[in-house]
Amino acid sequence: MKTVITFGTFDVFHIGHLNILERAATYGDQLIVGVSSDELNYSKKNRYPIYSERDRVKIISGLKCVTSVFVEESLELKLEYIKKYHADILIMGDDWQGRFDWVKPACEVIYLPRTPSISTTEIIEIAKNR
Ligand code: C2G
Repeated sequence: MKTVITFGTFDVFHIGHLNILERAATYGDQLIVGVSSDELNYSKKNRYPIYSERDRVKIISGLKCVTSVFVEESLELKLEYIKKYHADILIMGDDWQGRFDWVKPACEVIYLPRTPSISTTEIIEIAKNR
C-alpha cells in the first residue's frame, strides 16, 4: 500500500487545486491531504483565507481522489506528518520546487507542474474588479 501526502491552503477551490490532487492520487493507493490552518495562512500571507478552515477541510474531504484530510498547523511539522501518516511520497506543486527536499530521508519528494494561468490571488483580483 503506497501512501501519498500533499499540503495546501486550497482557498477558493479551483481547477489548479483539483488537477494537482487528482494527479497526486495516481502516484499511490491513498492520498492524504494536509489543509493549512487559518492561523498558518495568516502567518504566511498576512491575511486569513476567504474560506474558513472548516469549509476548506470539508471541500477537500468531499473529493473522490482524497482518502483523508487533516489540518496542517505548521510548515516545519512536515516530517512529523509524514511519519504519522506513513507517507511514502510527498507531492507539491512546482512553486515549492526544492523547498521540502529536507524531508527526503523520510520519503520520496515530487514537485508537479502547476496548472498555468489560475491562482486564488488572481481570482480574488478579478472578482474585485467586476
Ligand atoms: N497549485 C497548482 N496549480 C495552480 C495553483 C495551485 O498546481 N494553478 C497547487 C500548488 O502548487 C500546491 C496546491 O495546489 O501544491 C495548493 O496550493 P495553495 O492552496 O496555494 O497552497 P499553499 O498556500 O501554497 O500552501 O505546506 C505547504 C502549504 O500548505 C502550501
